[in-house]
Amino acid sequence: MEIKVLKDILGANEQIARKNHALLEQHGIFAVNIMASPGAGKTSLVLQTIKTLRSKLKVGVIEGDIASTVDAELVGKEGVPVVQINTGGECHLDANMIQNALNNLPLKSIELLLIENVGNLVCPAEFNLGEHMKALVASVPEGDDKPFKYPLMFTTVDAVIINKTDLLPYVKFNLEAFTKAIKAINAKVEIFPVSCTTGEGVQKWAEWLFARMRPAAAG
Ligand SMILES: Nc1nc2c(ncn2[C@@H]2O[C@H](COP(=O)(O)OP(=O)(O)OP(=O)(O)O)[C@@H](O)[C@H]2O)c(=O)[nH]1
Ligand SMILES: [Mg+2]
Repeated sequence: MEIKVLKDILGANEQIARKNHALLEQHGIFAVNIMASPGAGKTSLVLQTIKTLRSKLKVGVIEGDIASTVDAELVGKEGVPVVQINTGGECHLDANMIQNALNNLPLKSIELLLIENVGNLVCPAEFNLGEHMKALVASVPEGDDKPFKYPLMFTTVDAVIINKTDLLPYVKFNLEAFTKAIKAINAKVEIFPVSCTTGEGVQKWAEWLFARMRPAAAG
């Protein structure tokens, strides 16, 4: 019985996700679902991506957290449209929450929509939001064993951003082995080592994202 309920929930989510996708397409918006464990650097990557791409694109943001408006306030300081979703305990964003957020954003003024999911390496991977791309921020201090422990997350995403590379000299983390482990379960994934603190590697990620959005313009 419980399995049937879960199936219904995911089915309903998928239907709303399709509607979200259609709405985004109608407005020419490319949406990226950014997932990670708490503190990996999702907001830092959102901020760096805004700074890097804002001269080329109109960016909007949806912030997902269990509680607070801390991240939305930070993003708001960049002068881009932002909506905060408080899930009130849910460990992930779902398509219904995104539908509500889209109703509260100036869609005509957005070309790239960055969606920061709730900090969690499990649940967010199971819920489509209607996005065009899924990205995972995996940070060096979390350890290089995560692809083995959270395989669904690593196989679901189009890109893995390895953040906090400035900490590599201080933390036991084998970048080569980590990359190999990810590629073994997701051959098509793109991997970007970055430091959101120093800015190293961010340009490469942003250029790739822009090329995914605008293949013709990126040349
Ligand atoms: N050393 C270092 N610290 C970083 C880097 N990126 C982010 N941080 C720090 O890591 C902490 C968490 O960063 P956030 O961007 O808030 O992480 P988050 O994933 O959005 O966190 P939640 O929204 O709470 O799940 C902050 O203290 C950041 O300053 C980095 O590249 N290097
Ligand atoms: Mg955050």
